[in-house]
Amino acid sequence: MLRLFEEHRLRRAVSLDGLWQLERPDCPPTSVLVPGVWESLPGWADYRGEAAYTRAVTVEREGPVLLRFGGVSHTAQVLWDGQPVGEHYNAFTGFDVLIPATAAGAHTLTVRVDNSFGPQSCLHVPNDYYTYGGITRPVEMHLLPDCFIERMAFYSTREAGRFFAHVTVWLKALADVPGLSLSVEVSGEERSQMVGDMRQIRFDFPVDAAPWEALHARLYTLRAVLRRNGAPLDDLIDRVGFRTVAARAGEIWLNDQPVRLWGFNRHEEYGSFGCAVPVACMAQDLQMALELGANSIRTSHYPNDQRFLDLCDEMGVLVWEEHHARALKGDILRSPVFARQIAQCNEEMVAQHVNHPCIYVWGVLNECESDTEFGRGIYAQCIGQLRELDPTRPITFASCRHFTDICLDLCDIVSWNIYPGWYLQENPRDFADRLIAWSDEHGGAGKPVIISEIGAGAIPGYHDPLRRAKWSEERQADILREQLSDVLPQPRVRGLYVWQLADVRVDESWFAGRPRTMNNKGVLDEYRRPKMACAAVKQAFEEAAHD
Ligand code: ADA
Repeated sequence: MLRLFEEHRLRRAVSLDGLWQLERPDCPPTSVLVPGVWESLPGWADYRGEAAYTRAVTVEREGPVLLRFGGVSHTAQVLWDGQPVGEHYNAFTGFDVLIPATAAGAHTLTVRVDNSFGPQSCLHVPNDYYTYGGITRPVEMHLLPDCFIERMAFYSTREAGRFFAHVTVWLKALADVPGLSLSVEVSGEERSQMVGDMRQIRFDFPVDAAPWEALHARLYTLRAVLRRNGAPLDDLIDRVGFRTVAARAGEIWLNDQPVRLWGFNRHEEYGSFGCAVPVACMAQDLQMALELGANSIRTSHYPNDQRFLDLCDEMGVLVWEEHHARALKGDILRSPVFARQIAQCNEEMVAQHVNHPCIYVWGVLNECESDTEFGRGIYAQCIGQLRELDPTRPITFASCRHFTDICLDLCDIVSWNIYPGWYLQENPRDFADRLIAWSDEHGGAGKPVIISEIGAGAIPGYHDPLRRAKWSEERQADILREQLSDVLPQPRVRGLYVWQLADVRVDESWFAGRPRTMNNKGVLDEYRRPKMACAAVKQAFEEAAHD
C-alpha cells in the first residue's frame, strides 16, 4: 500500500503490488515484483530504454476506477485493456489515472515505462545518483462513486496557546449527484456542510491537541466523509500533526521555539533494490540516523516515498523535502520542457505531501544557476510558485555558488553546500565564517543558515593506518570530525546535513571521479554497514545536542 495506514474505511482500495509480467523487445517476458527496479533483475543491471509491465486486474463492480501510482521511473504510459488512459513524467511524484466507466470483471493493465535520457527528460539526466527503471513505488486501484474526495490539505495555526485546524477538501463529480454533505473530523472535533455545487470546501475550527515536536511526535487522524442524503458515499483519512513552523530573526522556529537541526542527506536508494527501497530499509535508515544523533533528514534531491515521510511523521524527524533538480545546467534550464516539468513537480510535491508535519521546509534547485540573472529568474519562479501552493512553510535552496550567489534574498533560509578539506583546501571554520559573513551582506541578513552539505568520501573497507590516503575510512572520519567540530558551533548555523547517509550508485558518466561508480561519501555503505566516520559524526551531533 502507498501509505503506512488505511486511507479509507468506506472506499474500496485494492493493492496492485505483487508479480507483474515485464518485457522488452530483446528479452523474453519475466515475472517481477512491483514495486521494484528492473536493474535488480539478471540481465537488466544497466538497461536504459523502454519496457512494458502488464498484469490482470479484476474489477468487482461496474463504475469509475482510479489507478494510483506512487512512482514510476521515469516516464509512464498507462493502458487499460490496451487503450491509453494516462501518462506521467518523473519518478519521484505520484499520479492518478481515472477511468470514468469500467465494466465489472477481468481487465488488463499495462504500464509502458521509459528511463532513457533525452530532451523530453529535463529532471532525469546523467547525474551523481542513478536514474533507475521500473514501477518503483506501490500501486493501488480504487473503486469510486460518481462523486468522490480527490484530496485534502491541512495546516494548523496557534492563537493564545490554542491550535486551529484549517482543512480544505477537493471533490470531483463525474455525474450530477444531489443531496451531498461533507464532514471533517480531527481530535474529537467535527464540522459538516452541505456541498451544493462547491468542489472545494474549507473548514477552520479550534481543536484541543498536543503539539507535534521534534523527536516527540503526536499524530491525529483527520477524516473527511462525503454523504449522500445522509448515507456515507466516500471517505479519506490522513494523519496530521499540530505545529507551526517559521524562519525569522536568524532562527528556525517550531511551535514558537527555536530549534537546531542536524542530520543527513539521504538518497532514496538501497543496494540492489535501487530507488525502490523496501519499507523495512527505510525504517532502518531512520533508526541508524537517530542512533547517530540526528534529528533531521534532507531528501536530496527529490520528493520521497510517502511511506518514508509517514515514518518521519511518526518518529518526529524533521524533513527538508526538495523538489527534483540537481545541478542542472544552462541548456536544460533554458528548455521549455524544463519549465513545464519543474512546475509540475512543485505542484505534485505540495499536493501529495503538504499534510506531513515532519516537512518543515521546501527546497528547490540544488546547485543550479543561482549566480546569473537568468538563473535568478528560475529561482524566483520556483520559489514564487511554492509560496502560492503552500504559504505555511519556509523555502530554501542549497547553493554552491560561494561568494557569487545572487538569489539569497529570495529564500527564507540560507543554505550552503561546502566541502572544506575535501574539494576545497580550506580550514572549515575560516571558510564557514567568511561565507556566512558574505551571505549576511548579500541578501542573507537575519535569515537562519543551514550547512546543507558537508562531507568527504571513503571506499568501504579501505584502510590507511597513517590516516592520510584519500578514500580511506580513516581519512574520511578525520575530515568529518574537523568539519563538524569547526562548523556546528558557528553561532549563525541553525542546521547541518552531512553528505551523506549512505553510498549510492551514480551514472557511468561520473566514471573519472567516482571510485566504484558510486558516490562514496556515505557514513554507511550501500548496505548500511557503518564506516569509521560514524563515530566522529555521532560524537559531534551529541556534543551539539548538549550545547
Ligand atoms: C554536491 C551535490 C550532491 C553531491 C555532492 C558530491 O554538492 O549537491 O548531489 O554530488 O556535491 O558528492 O560532490
